[in-house]
Amino acid sequence: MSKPRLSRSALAGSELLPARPEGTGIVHLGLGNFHRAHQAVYTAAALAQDGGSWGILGVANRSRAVADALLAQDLLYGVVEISPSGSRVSVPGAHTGVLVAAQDPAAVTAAIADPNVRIVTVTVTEHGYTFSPKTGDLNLESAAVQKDLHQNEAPTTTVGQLAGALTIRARTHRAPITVASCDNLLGNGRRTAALVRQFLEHTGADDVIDWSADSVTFPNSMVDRIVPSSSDLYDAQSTARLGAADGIAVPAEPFSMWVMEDSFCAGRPRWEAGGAVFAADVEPYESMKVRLLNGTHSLIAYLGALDGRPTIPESIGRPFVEVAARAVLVVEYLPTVPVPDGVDIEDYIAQLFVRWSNSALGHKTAQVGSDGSAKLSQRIPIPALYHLKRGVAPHCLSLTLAAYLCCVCPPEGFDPGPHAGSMTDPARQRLAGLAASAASGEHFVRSVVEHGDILPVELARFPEFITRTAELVDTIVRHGPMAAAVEAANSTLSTGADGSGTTLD
Ligand code: CS2
Repeated sequence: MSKPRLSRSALAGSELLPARPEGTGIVHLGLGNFHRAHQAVYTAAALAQDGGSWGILGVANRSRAVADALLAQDLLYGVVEISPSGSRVSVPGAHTGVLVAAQDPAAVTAAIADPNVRIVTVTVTEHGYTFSPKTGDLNLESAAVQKDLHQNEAPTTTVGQLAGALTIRARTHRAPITVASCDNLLGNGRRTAALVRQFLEHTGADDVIDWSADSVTFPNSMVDRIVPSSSDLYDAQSTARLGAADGIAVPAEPFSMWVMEDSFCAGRPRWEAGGAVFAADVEPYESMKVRLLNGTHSLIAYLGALDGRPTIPESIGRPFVEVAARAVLVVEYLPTVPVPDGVDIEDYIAQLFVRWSNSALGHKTAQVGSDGSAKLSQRIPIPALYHLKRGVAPHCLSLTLAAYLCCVCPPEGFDPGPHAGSMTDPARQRLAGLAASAASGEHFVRSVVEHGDILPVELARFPEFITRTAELVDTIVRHGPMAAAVEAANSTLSTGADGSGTTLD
């Protein structure tokens, strides 16, 4: 017998029925799986404890699909927490409405400008901030940014939407608001503030900049939870547990972490109820997470995809990938990370390998490998420059770049396989153009660093980094990812971050 569609009445009487949010204090930009298994869960925990007016208006960027499905399910969905020992389903229920930005961009600006809204949270991925990876500044070469700056229409970029809404607030009711970026950008709050400010400078809105100084805060935060894509399997698990048909269940690992600066100028939910941590200085948590987890994740994804592995657990299960992952993490990333107070770094690293190996999750190499052109600038350059300036070659960081290039801009005649083929990346065409005019592999890598708008140009000052990356591309093409990984990991391990040689135990 078919089950009723998930709704509040279908869950009536169940301990899984969440409290109903009473008001919309939060607008969230980016209604993807990560938000629905992270901030929404913390907000639901705060609502369950305190009640109150902190419901979330979720804004999907382009697609109506999730928005429509949420509307059809009373804005409810299951979060399926997956571990090798089984799964657990919960229903956050923190949303009060949905919008689709592509269909009604003016409604998004109006929603953020609403005086009752006190926080806007953002998960639009690294790519969604329209900054130039080369300079870190607002990307004035982006057509979407130019359109938002110069046309008198509702903005469509995230930075434009934030600036537009702040402009309305500053020039009407002047109620304060917090803009909380929850993406994997180093100094995500500080970066968002700078991008919004640059946008406002370009539009000559000095009055808005002056008002923002006292009435808008941009806390930095570190967010962490591995959240794969949805699938029928998770819908079926959620449906079976809820006794009601859930078409938009979100899978997630059991681990979850959210560390924020406590600078919410217009109040906030008690996210501590869901386990969130407030810290005076979040940047050490961010660099620990973005380098050790995300940076190593990229290497695992690219090597695995080139080796024909569909998932991260299958990739890290290959001994050569694990050795390269440990080498890049321990020797090349770790020395560049200030360990946050109270974190047991050995335990944190041990947990990372357990999390990556969670085979029940089915986290795809293609998912983690997508959008490398925006992700790698957060992960590779600072550690690479740290070592290069000390005269040490970071072989496994070169390997990460080499494996990325082989996946998204494969040299002629080289087939990177289906998993690399399904990685999406807005830079594919740009990279293909650079490859077509390159005289050699080394020339190609140099032009990627100098003109690819993926990494800071400063890296081009170190020819050994360029040469090593090109050599590793060549090794991948001629002998496969395993040969390249073994070669790079051996070089890294025998050199060591301080030039003294290192062993992994
Ligand atoms: C991953 C992240 O796709 C990626 O680039 O490294 O999405 C990662 O799973 C999350 O940041 C974990 O918190």
